[in-house]
Amino acid sequence: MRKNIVAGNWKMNTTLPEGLALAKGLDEALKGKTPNCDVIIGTPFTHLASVAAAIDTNKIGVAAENCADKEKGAYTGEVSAAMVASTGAKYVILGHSERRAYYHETPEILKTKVELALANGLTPIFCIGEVLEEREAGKHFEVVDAQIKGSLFDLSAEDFAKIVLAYEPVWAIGTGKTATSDQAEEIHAHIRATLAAKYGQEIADNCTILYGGSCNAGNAKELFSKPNVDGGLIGGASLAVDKFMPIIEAFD
Ligand code: 3PY
Repeated sequence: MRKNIVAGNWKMNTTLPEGLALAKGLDEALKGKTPNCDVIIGTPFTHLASVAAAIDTNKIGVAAENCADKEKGAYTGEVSAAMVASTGAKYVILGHSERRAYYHETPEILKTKVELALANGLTPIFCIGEVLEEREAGKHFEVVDAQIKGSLFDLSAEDFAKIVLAYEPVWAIGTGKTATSDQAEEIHAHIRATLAAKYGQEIADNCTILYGGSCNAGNAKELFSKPNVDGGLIGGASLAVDKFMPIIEAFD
């Protein structure tokens, strides 16, 4: 049976002291509680080791927001999957639309990142999603299929089974617009069918598919009530404990 997950994506927010306070605040808020979902926080690279050391990582998983597409060596400023794994992080967010748009990450680059993440024991949270023009042109199904096929479909079934997907319509990121729960369900069901056609129904049924894009305390319950929406990748609302906790608690 697949897992429900609520994962925060802090993006390029918080200094180290601010990030540590946020992580510790969440750890405190979860004390004595057993949420009906796995909880993950995606933090800047600079925070990973300190955050992982400061919280109960059995309760809150730690994710990097990126990793390099090279194993190691003379790549000034890059952070490898092995380095991420050595901090205590267990996850890495890959293919976020901001990385695709601003840092020109192609399906081929992302394929390499996914492979390096898996080789280093990290679980990729792999983001896919269409821009507004693509949705308006009715191309959203083919866009997400191409993103999945281009970066993930050379994986063995065993490796694919380790992937978490996050569908994030780009028009809903940082815009305050959210896909309706019916729009989310429609495309999540489509994604699951695409996975089933390649890897079989069991692997497709076991794949966690998160919704991302202006998911917040006000809409999480409705989105998560849909059978193919297995949780959320949360941007702005993961930056405050009192905004993030109600999203975690939306799984009751
Ligand atoms: C958002 O909610 O805006 C996100 O981009 C989450 O990754």
